[in-house]
Amino acid sequence: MLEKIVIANRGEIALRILRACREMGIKTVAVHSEADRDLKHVRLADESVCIGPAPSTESYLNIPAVISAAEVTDAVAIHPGYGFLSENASFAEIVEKSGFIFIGPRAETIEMMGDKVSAIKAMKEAGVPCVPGSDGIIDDDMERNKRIAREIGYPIIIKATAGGGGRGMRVVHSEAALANAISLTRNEARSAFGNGDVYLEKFLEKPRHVEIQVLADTHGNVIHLCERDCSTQRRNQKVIEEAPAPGISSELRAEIGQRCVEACKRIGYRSAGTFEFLFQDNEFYFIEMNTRVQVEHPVTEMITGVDIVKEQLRIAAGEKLNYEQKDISVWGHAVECRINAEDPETFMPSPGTITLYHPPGGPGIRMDTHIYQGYKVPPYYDSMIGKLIAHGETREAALARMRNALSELVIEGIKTNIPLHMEMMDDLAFCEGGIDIHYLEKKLGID
Ligand code: MV4
Repeated sequence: MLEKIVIANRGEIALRILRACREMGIKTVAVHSEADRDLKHVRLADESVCIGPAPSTESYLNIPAVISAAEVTDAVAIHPGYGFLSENASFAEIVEKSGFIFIGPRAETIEMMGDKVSAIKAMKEAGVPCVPGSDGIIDDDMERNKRIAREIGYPIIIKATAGGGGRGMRVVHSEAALANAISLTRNEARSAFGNGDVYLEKFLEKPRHVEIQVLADTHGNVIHLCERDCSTQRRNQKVIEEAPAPGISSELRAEIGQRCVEACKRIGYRSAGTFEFLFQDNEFYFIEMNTRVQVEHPVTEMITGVDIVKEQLRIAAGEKLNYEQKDISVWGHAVECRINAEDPETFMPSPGTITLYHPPGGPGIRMDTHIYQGYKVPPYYDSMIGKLIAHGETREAALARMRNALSELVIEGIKTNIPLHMEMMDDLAFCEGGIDIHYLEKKLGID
């Protein structure tokens, strides 16, 4: 097994990774910014290294500082968590060229998935269903572009190949608006990503966001861990996730899961990964692949019993997956509420000191968080301070446990979005299951 690893992240995911390491007898090095000395995992880690000032560009995104921390502590591997350097192909390459193991896919895979057009091309060739579209980037020949858009059928969406996660996209409803929209999206993409390449897709108007979790080892073994429904979102930030997705048959699940597994085998995928799909009228359409462990991985862990972070560590150590596909089954249903330090009305971040904290408990309840009474939420980073996960035999049972847990959860001193979650747990359409990606924004009143 790995002897010692650097945890190149902060907050709840750093603590989650640390806990997996401790279970497995792996020593840990916490790297943190000057603003993060009081993080819970920094206290629990075997060693810690301050890698720079509060702004993440000077600390958590500072590649030489992270590599140096691994060098001075004699670590053998680096776990990037999510966000920060987790999907930075050049970081993965530097990690491996410096003689460390990157706990994630190969750098070439990250690079391929970072370019949305090359990701779609690879997936289409591997038999994964994709959104009807331009089959690659488009040029400036507007007669050709109009023809492609007409063939796809309006409305269409223009996407930047270097975009993703909701950045660099524009919907077009008519041919009259096409040329202008293409040049606007191109220019925005050029200044945001340094790459003005764009492609076209059919715009799906009322899809759900359903994603498939996969695990692949270095011996050619690949499994899928079913799907998650992450349709409850606001401004491309997920708010509530659940597994399995309501209303998906076990046959369809097995079919799409198998296609993702085949695709992973074809491209030599390694580690944990997620295939993001739009799901509409009972059909899956691939849009992007995430090459990291995701925020919402716990709902999958709850229904399958698989510890995704431990599997990542085992895979990085060159071991075989602990499971074959036939060992994976779904038990019950799990829901996750992302707890943010923000004003529930304005959604503005609400940093500050947590003066009182009472976590919820009881059967089927899991709280992944680094907060504690007296902890000061810094203003420099993402406002997510934890995740509350409820598991039950049925979706209704999981929601009942979530309602209870939310009512037990006390966080004082800062504002949080707990009231929003309480409201959603009593929302009729949400409780029914299967709401689309626009539901929450419509409920809140489009801003
Ligand atoms: C789309 C779409 C509709 N049709 N593509 C936004 C984030 C990025 N991952 C892809 N996104 C979308 N792509 C087609 N062809 C609608 C979205 C979209 C969305 C997708 C998932 C979750 C939330 C979303 C919010 C707005 C738009």
